[in-house]
Amino acid sequence: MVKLVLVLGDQLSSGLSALREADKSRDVVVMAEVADEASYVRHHPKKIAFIFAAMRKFASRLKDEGWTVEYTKLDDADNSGSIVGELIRRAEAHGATDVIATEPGEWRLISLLEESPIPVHQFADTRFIASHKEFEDWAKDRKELRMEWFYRQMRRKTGLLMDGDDPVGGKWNYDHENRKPPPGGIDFSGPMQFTPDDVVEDVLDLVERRFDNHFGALRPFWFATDQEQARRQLTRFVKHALPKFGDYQDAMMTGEPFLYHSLISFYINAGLLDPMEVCEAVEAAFRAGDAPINAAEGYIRQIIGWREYMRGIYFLEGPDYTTRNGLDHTRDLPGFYWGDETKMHCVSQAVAQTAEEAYAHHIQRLMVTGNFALLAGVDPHQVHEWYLAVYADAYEWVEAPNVIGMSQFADGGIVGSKPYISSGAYINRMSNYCKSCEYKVSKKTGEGACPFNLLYWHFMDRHRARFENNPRMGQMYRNWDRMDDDRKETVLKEAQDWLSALDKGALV
Ligand code: FAD
Ligand code: DLZ
Ligand code: SF4
Repeated sequence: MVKLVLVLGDQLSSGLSALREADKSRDVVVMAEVADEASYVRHHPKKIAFIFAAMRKFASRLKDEGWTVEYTKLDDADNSGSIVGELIRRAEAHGATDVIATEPGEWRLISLLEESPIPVHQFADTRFIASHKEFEDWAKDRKELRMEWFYRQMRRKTGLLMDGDDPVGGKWNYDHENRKPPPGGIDFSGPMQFTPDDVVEDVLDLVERRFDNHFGALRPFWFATDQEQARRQLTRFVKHALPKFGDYQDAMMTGEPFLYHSLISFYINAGLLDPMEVCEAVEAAFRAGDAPINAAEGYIRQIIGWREYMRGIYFLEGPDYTTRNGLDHTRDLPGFYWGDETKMHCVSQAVAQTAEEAYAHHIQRLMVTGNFALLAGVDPHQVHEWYLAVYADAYEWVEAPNVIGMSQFADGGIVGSKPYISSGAYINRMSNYCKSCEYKVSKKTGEGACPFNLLYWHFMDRHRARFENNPRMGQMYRNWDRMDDDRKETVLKEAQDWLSALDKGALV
């Protein structure tokens, strides 16, 4: 009996479990551009265009490989608008009674498939290094789920950067070498940019017509949209940027959106690149003497450590994870996250490049936009929806633990043992943003004081009961307590005034 094989927009991998379970000579692959997936948040136009273009090319590739593919374009007259709707429609047309799928990366879609009137058999997504069971076994009975211990297990499992049972170079982690401030200039011109071909142009026209009211610039569109192009970007990164990736991993610079980052999260998350192929390319560069250990180890840790760990947390914690609000934050997300003007140069840089590229690198996401939202007490669900919408690499399994967990501490401390907050001093140390800012990073209070300086103490003060016994925050509370009472009062009052101005929509 013919079966349908569902391939979602972030499952564009030829080794996908659903394809492996299917019979090419009998079964029918279903791929669909649908309004429901394109609008559960207001995705950045570049993200939608990337996914649709990559889906269309992957469908062509499957056809070339001999698969029967039923592909629905967003504008097709009989498009039902949802994944399950498309499965029902195609099942009727082909007389299929059930569907083979690879488990989606989001609880919402997993439940929709479970509740589908046509039975859907969901197979594990084997494109990850750790299975759900492996992560659950690792997490069981641990008091703290520290990424570092999980990462070492993944190093042993994959054999990456191992000399027998020992880590290459004798150390598991070279992170302390990876915190250099921004360099004087960047000698890497960024990711490989691809000129849109006819398939991409058709998609760009569609997205322009249908999503012109979504935040962000559609053009110029330069993303890779198939495996071969994504591999070219990986090769370029390994050759030209990897050697300095570690050194400047945390640096931020005005007008430099990419620095030495790899820009492959879009591709790896959509399935165009395999995490092991990426890590093997990086390890090969290290073994050949073309990249130092701090770069190679730092990079591989992001993929087999953080990426896998975040996925593990998302599936371990369950469907309510995105609604958690451990610090009871309720402020609305300020308009400057959607492009309204702000005097904070760091925030305006991070948001402007997000609008332009659907990309910001990790420290911009964590220590600028994330840090600000946390200090200002923004409702974490609104923060989550923003990140899920604006980044082209954002799918809930990876975005939510980064935002709800790592960035907003809304999970109560599962991902992080302390909140990622900082005053302006950190941003000043790791960037050249403050030089171009209307605020003065050196000013703690008074006219022009950097809001991060004020809000930092406001956060510490309002969450004292929760954090004062946290061993990693005790020193900061001691610093606060050493300030005289008048000064403390001034800081808190100015912070409160600043937040009131923000709430009133003033230019801040
Ligand atoms: P590089 O800096 O070159 O890093 C290499 C790769 O490591 C990335 O491509 C990515 O696959 C992986 N990686 C690095 N850090 C993480 C991490 N914390 N979690 C998972 N993978 C990681 N990453 C996403 O893929 N999707 C998201 O929606 C997402 N949202 C984030 C939200 C916040 C608040 C924060 C702090 C981080 C988020 N990240 C997310 C992680 C990280 O910022 C991006 O993976 C990275 O910026 C992608 O750019 P790159 O490919 O140039 O990465
Ligand atoms: C993100 C996305 C978008 C914008 N559109 C589609 C689509 O039209 N069809 C599709 O199959 N997938 C799309 N996706 C990706 C899904 O939302 C993704 O598979 C789930 O969020 C699970 O990760
Ligand atoms: Fe950001 Fe403050 Fe520096 Fe301005 S002075 S760029 S607000 S950290």
